[in-house]
Amino acid sequence: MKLTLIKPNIGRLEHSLYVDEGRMEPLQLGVLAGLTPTGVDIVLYDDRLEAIPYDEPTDLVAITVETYTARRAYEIGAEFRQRGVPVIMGGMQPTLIPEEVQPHADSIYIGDAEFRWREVIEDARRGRLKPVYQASVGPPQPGTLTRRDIFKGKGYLPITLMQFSRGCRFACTFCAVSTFFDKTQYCRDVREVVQEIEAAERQIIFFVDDNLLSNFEAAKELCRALIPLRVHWVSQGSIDMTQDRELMALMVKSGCIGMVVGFESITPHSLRWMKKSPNFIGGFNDYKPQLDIIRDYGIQLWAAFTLGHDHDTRESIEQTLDFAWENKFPLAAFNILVPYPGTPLYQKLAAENRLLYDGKWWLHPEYRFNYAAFQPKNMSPEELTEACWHLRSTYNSFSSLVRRAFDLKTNMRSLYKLGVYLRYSPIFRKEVFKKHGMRFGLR
Ligand code: B12
Ligand code: SF4
Repeated sequence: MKLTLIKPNIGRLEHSLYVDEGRMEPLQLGVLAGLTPTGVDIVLYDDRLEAIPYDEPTDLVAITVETYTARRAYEIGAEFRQRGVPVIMGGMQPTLIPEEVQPHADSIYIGDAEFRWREVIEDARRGRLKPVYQASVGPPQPGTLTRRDIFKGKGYLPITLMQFSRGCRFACTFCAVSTFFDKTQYCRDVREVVQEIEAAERQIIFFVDDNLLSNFEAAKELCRALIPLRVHWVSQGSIDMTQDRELMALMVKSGCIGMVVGFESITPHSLRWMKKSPNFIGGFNDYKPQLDIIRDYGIQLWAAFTLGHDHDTRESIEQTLDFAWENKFPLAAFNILVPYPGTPLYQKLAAENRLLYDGKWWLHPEYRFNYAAFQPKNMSPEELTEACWHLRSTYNSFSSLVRRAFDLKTNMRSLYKLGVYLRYSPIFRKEVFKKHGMRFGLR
């Protein structure tokens, strides 16, 4: 039996094919490959960097689908199905909104692959795929290592993606992860993480956990196990990490060089509105005490913001740029607030009749990447789109990149950290400029 795994692109620029600069290994497909019984031939096609050979013979096509890639995934699925090849779709979108995905595939998979993927392969072998596989969610990959041989030769960034945990205990109203994992974090056996690191070739790891620090004690256990491995790692975590100095010290000692942190907003009213509770733990004081602590430990930050909440104004959005500059964040993502299907934010905006593009912005032919998909409270959708673009383009201008390099506590703390800054901030900059206004799908 032959299995074809597909990672879809988001879409294209108005007049040219979009090629993802910051492309990383599609971990979910490495996990699917790892879960697949031996004896099945596996091939991976990554639509972000290569053409998909639709006519190449195969027995089953498995496509991973997020909200952003749904339109393109449906196009790819249709090509294979026209040729009589069965298609199964799984991931964030089929789990959050199965009724939309179902007509585009022979079978949909809801939840984590770990639970029923072997059954899917068995059914496909017998030509008896079920229309729906309803699985639950849980700890990543018990007893299974990611198969990384399928990534070879694709030109991915030299970073090893890995997971220690999935989900997060917080309940931010805009967060698809909070909905997907129902406000719960599931941790993997630390010994298996160590085993996977030992088997990997590179020693720079991106733990793609939604909030690696959702449970401090679990995170400490991981850090302790990482220390002897002498790796460098980055991950994502909430800012309440600063409440526990032992945790911070262990993170640094175990090789942490940077963290993606969701600041989301500098406006307390907006933070309350979106239920971003980790940002209030220990009191809210313009993030100054927390940032001082993070700088003392020399951790480089990828600061993430979501802009367009009901208490945000044009002025408060502009002040967010000043805040980022004052703190010289090596990377800052000024994301427009996005109503992802299934989230409390989506339901609220739908109930208030504030969703644009007929509600399903991700499928609408007129929608473009990083455009407002809802009616904001204090400005027009166009003004919100423009304000976010202004922040993104200004912060990622060449002069800003140079200005931000000079930070003795983070970017210039060591040659290694400067190297990371110089290597990755231009890639991020390119992505920002290339992706803005991109169409979804290729047709
Ligand atoms: C790492 C990551 C990235 C990396 C990309 C890595 C890469 N390979 O290219 C970076 C930082 C570049 C990135 C970028 C973006 N990301 Co991102 N990212 C993630 C993150 C944190 C982890 C993904 C991952 O590897 N998980 C590990 C794997 C093993 O788990 P998994 O994907 O959930 O897969 C499991 C199941 O879902 C299922 N499954 C998945 N696919 C399939 C397929 C089949 C057939 C089956 C049976 C099962 C199955 O089985 C798997 C194993 O259990 C997720 C959060 C998350 N929890 O998904 C966000 C997430 C996917 N990203 C998100 C977003 C919005 C983006 C951006 C659009 C952000 C932006 N504004 O630019 C961009 C562009 C994304 C794109 N498609 O191009 C959102 C998507 C929301 C949604 N509803 O779709 C998420 C969910 C974050 C969030 N909190 O909302 N991202
Ligand atoms: S802290 Fe982060 S991962 Fe957790 S629910 Fe909030 S936005 Fe989602």
